Amino acid sequence: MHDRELSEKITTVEQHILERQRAHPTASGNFSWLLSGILLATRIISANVRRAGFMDILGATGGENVQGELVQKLDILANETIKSCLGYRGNVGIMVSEEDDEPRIIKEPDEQAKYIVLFDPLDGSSNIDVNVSIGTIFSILQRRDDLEPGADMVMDHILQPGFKQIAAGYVVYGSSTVMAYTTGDGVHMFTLDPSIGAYRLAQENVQMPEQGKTYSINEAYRANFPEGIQKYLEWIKTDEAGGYGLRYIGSLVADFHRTLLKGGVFLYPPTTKSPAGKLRLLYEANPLAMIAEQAGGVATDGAQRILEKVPTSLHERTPLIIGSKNDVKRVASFWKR
Ligand code: AHM
Ligand code: MG
Repeated sequence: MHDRELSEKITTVEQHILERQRAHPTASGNFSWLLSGILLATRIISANVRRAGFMDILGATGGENVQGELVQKLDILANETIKSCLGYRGNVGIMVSEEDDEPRIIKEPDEQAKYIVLFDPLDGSSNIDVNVSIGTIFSILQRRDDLEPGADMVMDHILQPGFKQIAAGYVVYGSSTVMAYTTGDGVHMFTLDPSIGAYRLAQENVQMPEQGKTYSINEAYRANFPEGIQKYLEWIKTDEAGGYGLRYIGSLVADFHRTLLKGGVFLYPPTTKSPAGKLRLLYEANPLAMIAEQAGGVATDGAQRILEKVPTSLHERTPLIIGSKNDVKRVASFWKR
């Protein structure tokens, strides 16, 4: 091993959380224990995503079925992995997954079980069988302490607006496995080093550029978008716009990751088929909106800030326009709900 490698400073995510906790003495060790549970799950999911290709190659029957099964297997596996890694953490009271109809209550409310974890275990999973980036998205809330007797003790704890999140993050299983998280104190990014099985600090205080050169939307639905969005899509190709490129992966987490680093805008507007949009408020829009805002970006549903939306149901959908400040502002100049 070279001297340079020996002396290289490695900051793991656990160290990073502890260091930042020292700077904020009110933060609790309980919380880092919870976050480490989520990160353990994502390391297991990452390993399984990497192995999925072997399963595909070994699958004797081939064709659609095996591919479909594989996708489903990984979806379920990711969901179960997160639930089992968090189920024993003691401080998690409720888990809510995009894959499950109902929330899972682990413990009755008490001082210890104060956290609610909401997650999309494998976002963009239709991309697994074509070896395209997928990811996990998570959001963390605390149980409310202001509920009156008679309140729905589960749903009222869960259905809080996004600005109440105490943390949010995502992991992209791409050409490498990258994780970004925020606790409301900037966005920090880590890369999974498979040789030591640890997330290593890649970038602290990530800032989204104020403007980018990329727009990201499924333009095939163009005729079904609101008129204002169609006008924006005409404008973006003009000389006045100045040469935007289009990038659309079809995995929100991967499209968002690019937008965070390079700037630009991601749009999933309402369509005639899905008038409320397709993406889920609790597991997708809220956590990514918190990260975007913490990095200097913006997230809106065309009428209001995503983080101010008060959810009314678990699997509620929302239109989502998210990205660089100037780019989201530009979309708003064409379209308002
Ligand atoms: P899913 O929850 O069924 O996986 O759908 C979510 C995904 C997002 O990752 C992505 O942004 C979007 O669906 C793509 O949808 P479309 O194929 O309509 O463009
Ligand atoms: Mg998803």
